[in-house]
Amino acid sequence: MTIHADNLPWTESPFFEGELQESTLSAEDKAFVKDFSENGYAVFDPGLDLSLIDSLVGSMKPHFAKIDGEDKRLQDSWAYNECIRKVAVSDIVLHKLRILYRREPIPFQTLNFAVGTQQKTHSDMVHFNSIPHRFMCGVWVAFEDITENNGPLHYYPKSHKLPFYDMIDMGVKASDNISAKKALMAYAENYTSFIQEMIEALKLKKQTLTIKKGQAMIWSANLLHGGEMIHTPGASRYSQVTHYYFDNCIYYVPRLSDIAINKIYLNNLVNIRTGKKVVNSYFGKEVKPATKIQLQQSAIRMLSKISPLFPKEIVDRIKSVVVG
Ligand SMILES: O=C(O)CCC(=O)C(=O)O
Repeated sequence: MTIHADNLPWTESPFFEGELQESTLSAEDKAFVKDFSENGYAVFDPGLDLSLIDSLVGSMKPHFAKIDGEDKRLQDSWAYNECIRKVAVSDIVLHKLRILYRREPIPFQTLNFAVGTQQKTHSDMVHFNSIPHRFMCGVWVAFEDITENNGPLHYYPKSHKLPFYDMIDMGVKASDNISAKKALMAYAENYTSFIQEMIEALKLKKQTLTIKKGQAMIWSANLLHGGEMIHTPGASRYSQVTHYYFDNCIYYVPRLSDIAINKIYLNNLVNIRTGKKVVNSYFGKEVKPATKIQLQQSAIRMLSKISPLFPKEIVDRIKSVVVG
C-alpha cells in the first residue's frame, strides 16, 4: 500500500523516494526535486529579462535613497512597482514551485535590497509558518553579480531537515509584548543566539551564494540562512526575495504566537499574483479562528480608525484593557 502524505510537502515526506519513482516528471525535473529534497535549496535560472532587472533597479534607486540608516530594504514595493511584481510572479518560478510543492504557490511578500542585509542566521519558519507545516519558501534573485565581498546570502545545506525550533524552545512566551517584538529583529536576542549556538554545537557547514545577475535560489521554509558581512564598504547588492506560501493552509507567525494557550497570530495577506486576500483554510474549508490574538488584532485595527475622534488617554486606556 502506498501512503501519500498530502499534508507535508512531498520533498519532506518520509515517502518521498517512492513517490519520486512513481512520478511522471522528466528526468531533469526529477533531479531538480531530489536535489531540493536533499539539500533544502535549489539554484536556478528564472529566465528573467535583464532589461526588466535594470528598469527595476533604476526605478527603485530614488526610493532606497530616502531610507536613513544602513538597512536599505523595502517591503512590498510590488504594490507600486510592476517590475517587482513581475519578478514575484515569473512563470518559471511559479512552475518550479508547483513541481516542488504540488500546490498552488501564493507569493505574499517582497523585500528589495540595495545592499547586503548582514542578517543573522535564521529559519523563515519562525516568521512564516503554515498548518499543515512547511508549505512556505523564499525565492531570492540577484539583480547584480554577487561576490564574497558585497554581502552574499549564506545558508546551511541540509539544515531544513533539523527540527523546527519555535519560541518555546528558547524558553520564550512569544505572545508577550507583541508590539515590541513586531519591530524588525526584536526577537533576535533569544532566537538568533540559540540558532548560532546550535550551528556551532552541530558543526554545520556554511555556504555563500555567489551567483550572477539574474540567477536565483529557492530555499525551503526551515533552511537556515542569513546575510554575510559586507567586505567592500559601500558596495551595492541589489536583489529581491519573494516569500511564498501554498494554498489550502492556515498561515501564521510563530514568533508572535503561543498556540498552546490559544494565541495564534495570523498573517493578513494579499496574493501578489491575483491581488486577492489570502484565505486561511483547513482541510479545504475557510477558518476564521476566534483566538484572543486575532480578536486583539481586529480591536487594535478598529481602535486606530476611531482614535482621532477621542482623547489619547482614553484610547490608551481602552488599548491597555484590550491588549492586556
Ligand atoms: O538577503 C539577505 O541577505 C537575507 C534575506 C533573508 O534572510 C530573508 O529574506 O529571510
